[in-house]
Amino acid sequence: QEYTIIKMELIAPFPEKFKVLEGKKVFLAAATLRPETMYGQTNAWVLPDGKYGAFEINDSEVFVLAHRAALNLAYQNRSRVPEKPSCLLELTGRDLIGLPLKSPLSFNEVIYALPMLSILMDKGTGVVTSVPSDAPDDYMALHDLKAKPALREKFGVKDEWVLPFEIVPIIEVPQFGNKCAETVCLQMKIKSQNDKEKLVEAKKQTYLKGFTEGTMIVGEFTGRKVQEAKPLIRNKLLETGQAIIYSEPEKRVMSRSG
Ligand code: ZZB
Repeated sequence: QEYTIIKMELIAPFPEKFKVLEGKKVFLAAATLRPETMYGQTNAWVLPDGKYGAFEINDSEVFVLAHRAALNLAYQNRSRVPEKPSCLLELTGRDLIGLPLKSPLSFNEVIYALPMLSILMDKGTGVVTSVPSDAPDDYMALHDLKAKPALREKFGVKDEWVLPFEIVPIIEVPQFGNKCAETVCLQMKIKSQNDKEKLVEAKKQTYLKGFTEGTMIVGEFTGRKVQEAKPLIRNKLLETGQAIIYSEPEKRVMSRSG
């Protein structure tokens, strides 16, 4: 699987726990398959109990991500020490909640890291960027946080990290409109981010429709099909140093014949 890692920059001044990183450029490293949706980011997602680390990618840049992803990156020439992850600071998802971030292409100039309970630590980087207009999981998780003060309280999430963030329409999809994820979640009567089976189905539908029939309605490639815009936007992000390529080694298949 080839992901694009989006470099979501931690805005200074850093909180106490992150002071050892001062002077470096620090990024939450979010793995995405949909770089063309970055205009619509409203927050980042982390797993509260997930183990993360702050790793030196080169002499000046630090990525916050899962240890396994740091190891993979080290073998892809993305570590200060060749083939060896260099961890400056051990972190948990809880340490990341509430960090203010500046993310490439996002219309929201400052967004925050928030808790999502379905984040997988053995997929991508364990950090996900949230696009509730086009990703059903993101739509439901943000909806839950907005609707449930008790959930915000449980994870120490301040109102101002969540409540001001509206869905940003970025892609028009025939029959689904410009808030594709919301449309599908409402149609399927999905109740919360814990409605796992329905969300898998919703994701499938949205991916397919968005990719094959979607048209960009914002940004440099307004009016272009998503299929055309995707590689163009991805290349821009890569060329301008706002993103890097991340290849995820295939999961080992547990069969002798395979
Ligand atoms: C932004 C985005 C915008 C995404 C969208 C999707 C959609 P797949 O097909 O299952 O591999 N993701 C990445 N890493 C994780 C993780 N560790 N745990 C949970 N979710 C993760 O899906 C890849 C997508 O899953 C990635 O692309 C990321 O969310 C999320 F409009 O990034 B995406 C219809 C989906 N739309």
